Amino acid sequence: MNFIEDLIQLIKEKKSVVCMGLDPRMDNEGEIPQYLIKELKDPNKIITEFNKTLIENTYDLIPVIKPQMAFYEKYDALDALKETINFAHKNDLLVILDAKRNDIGSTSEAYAYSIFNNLNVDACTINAYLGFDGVKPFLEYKEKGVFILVKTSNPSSADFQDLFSIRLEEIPKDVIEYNVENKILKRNYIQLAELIRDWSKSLQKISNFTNLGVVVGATYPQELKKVREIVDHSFILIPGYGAQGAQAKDIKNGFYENGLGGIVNSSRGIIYAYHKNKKYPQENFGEAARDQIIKMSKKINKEIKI
Ligand code: OMP
Repeated sequence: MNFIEDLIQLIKEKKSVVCMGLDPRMDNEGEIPQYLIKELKDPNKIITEFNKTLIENTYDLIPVIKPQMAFYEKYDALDALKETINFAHKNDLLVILDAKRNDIGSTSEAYAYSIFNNLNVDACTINAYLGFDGVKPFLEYKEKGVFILVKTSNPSSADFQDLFSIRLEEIPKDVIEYNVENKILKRNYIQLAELIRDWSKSLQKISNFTNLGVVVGATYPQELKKVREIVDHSFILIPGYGAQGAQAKDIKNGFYENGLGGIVNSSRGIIYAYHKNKKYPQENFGEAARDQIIKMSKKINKEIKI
């Protein structure tokens, strides 16, 4: 396998750029249906059954799923995560593990090993705050995909990502403040996008894309446009559709004319759709998810030409 090659093929085959986020929650009404929780009791069993039903109902419509690791850790349900990954692969789906890992190089090596060898996913999300030596161990797995957070969808992503900074090699390290005159400053998310473009230069391209992607929230369409212009060989994972308020028109800037260049994630909006749609009793949550994906793909495919 090669992640980006397989992703592009599945996008074309299924005519969809929708990524179903598998974020199991079971603390409130409107999350994993109560009848599953009461019947199965064990979180590993509940989550496995929930995810398998969702996959069975939707695998022909989408290229990829994205389980967010935090929820599997929260419910001590790593077996459910492994079963979900296996089941997704059997059903013609790629898996991006939303792990948001990163550390010093030698620790990142352990993270990359566990994600790609033990959990056997096709791609993962990572943070890049520690710089390239924390990113490199993930890129050593040349056939796997890696998505670096660039401009996240949350309201306070501006706190650091939108600050202006400047790369000045000649300033001594002990200087922590600098009076800038006649210099060009750029926002941190732009600086990072430019670094990622540089890191991508040595990577193999398939259909003009490398396996190094980025994450930009659909909640920031203008920033998405700017990042698209910089990371010209990267796919953009675009979360924030649905539950966080973004709509189809907001994701358009992440795509090229040929309809490639992005995938749009929705988690709660798809997997708990049964709760918003009175037509579906809780037992039919899988059908409700299918219905929601069909609607989402239709709206998105009006904006992009896939
Ligand atoms: P919903 O808001 O339920 O659609 O879920 C969004 C999913 O995308 C969650 O798993 C988030 O952790 C993830 N996400 C964001 O919401 N914003 C980001 O900027 C990045 C991610 C991510 O890396 O996937």
